Amino acid sequence: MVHFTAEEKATITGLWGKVHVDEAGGEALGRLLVVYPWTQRFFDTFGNLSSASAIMGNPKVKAHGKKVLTSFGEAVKNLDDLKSSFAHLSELHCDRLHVDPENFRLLGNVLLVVLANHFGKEFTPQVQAAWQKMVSGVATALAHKYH
Ligand code: HEG
Repeated sequence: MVHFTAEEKATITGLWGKVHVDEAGGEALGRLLVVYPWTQRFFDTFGNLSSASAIMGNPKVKAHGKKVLTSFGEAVKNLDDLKSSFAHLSELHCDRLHVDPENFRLLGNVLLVVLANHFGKEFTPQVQAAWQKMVSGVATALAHKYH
């Protein structure tokens, strides 16, 4: 399992404190659906996903993105034990939602793009490295209960 140094933890927590979870969550999920259109199949009850602007403006995408990113925020508080904190969600995504775990990696990378776009220069290589490790750790934890 990934291990985070005290410095990495401080970097991750510091940036997270400035993230607007409502907006960033919707933007990350929206971009996932635009950039990797096959991920739309999991959201066939979400209404209009017919174009990039429809997706980015879709209230259900925004609401679900917020839910996902809020849950991501729990990981920021549990960096030492990502596996346990995501055990239940891993089972849910596997057994009930049938989400291919590769999609967790895609979403993590899209989130990094959202953060880079928002924070600009502040998103230094060192910040990126810590966050890259974090999204990879979350994806591994979410895939852990797959069978
Ligand atoms: Mg998932 C539901 C978290 C990636 C598809 N996701 C949920 C829920 C949470 C969550 C907290 C609500 C669970 C509940 O109702 O009890 N998701 C979550 C995280 C990540 C993630 C932290 C991070 C990588 N999810 C993800 C991806 C897909 C997906 C990549 C598909 C491409 N999630 C998905 C679907 C639902 C949830 C289809 C059910 C949506 C609904 O019908 O309400």
